[in-house]
Amino acid sequence: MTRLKTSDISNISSRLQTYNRELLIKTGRTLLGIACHAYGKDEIRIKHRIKSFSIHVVPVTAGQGIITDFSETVTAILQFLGFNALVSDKPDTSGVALAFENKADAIMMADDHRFVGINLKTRSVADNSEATGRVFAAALDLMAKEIKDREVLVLGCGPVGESAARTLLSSGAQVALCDIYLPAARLLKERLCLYPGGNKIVIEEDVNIALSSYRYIIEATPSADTIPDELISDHTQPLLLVAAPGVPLGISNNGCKILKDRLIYDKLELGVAAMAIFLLL
Ligand code: PYL
Repeated sequence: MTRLKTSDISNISSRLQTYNRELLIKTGRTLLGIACHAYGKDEIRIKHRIKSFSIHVVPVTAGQGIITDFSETVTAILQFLGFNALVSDKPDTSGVALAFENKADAIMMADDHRFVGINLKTRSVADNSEATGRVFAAALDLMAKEIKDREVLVLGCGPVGESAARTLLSSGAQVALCDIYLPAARLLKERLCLYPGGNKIVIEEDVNIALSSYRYIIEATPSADTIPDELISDHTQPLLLVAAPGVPLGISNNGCKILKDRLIYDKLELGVAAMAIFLLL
């Protein structure tokens, strides 16, 4: 998992309204709407429950320590969605204890290995990798106006790619897996073969051949140059749609300009929104 830097996230809070409008244009739904779609929940009903749901975001000093602005940014995203969210006054153990003492409904916290939300009443655990893969697959479903029966290429077979692939299968898509480390793709196919449609999963061994063969792509790799510009240009892939949960983004600035409204990516927003909806389930 790529560790975020403050420079990756410092402008998220101030751009939430703008980002929300961009998502609406690209998918027909807002940040909250896409997260609700990811879990098949009715947005109106969810909205009624959000305002009274309190979440403490607890900074964690373990390992490489606190990322400046991380807890504040997670809290800003939750508040934008309407949650009663705050950054705990205390980190680590003290912050968790304070959440229980203040009767918070949930906490969110991240060390160097996992970013989780925990519902303090139901004990359910929202995992950022699982939620992120799921919500980006849901965003692609909305952008494509239903991904069912479409062939989707999942680049990157780590935890995020796995969750995206599983979500795509449950949406009725035909999934192709591709990873720079071929055994990772093969292992994921084995893990998914019992899911509906899992027996039809295809392994793509050459990423460049694969990129010129699929219109729908999930880019879930930790590499910055996964999808080269020449494979994005409008004359080769006029209708390419990409949902990119991978950090850093695997598409160049020029590639982003070419794709424009056919590309969804962010470093925290959709994953945090999906985690929060999961905690309400
Ligand atoms: C959750 C992000 C998404 C991509 N990489 C993950 C990451 O950067 N994890 C590390 C998060 C550390 C947070 C630090 C703090 O400020 O509480 N412990």
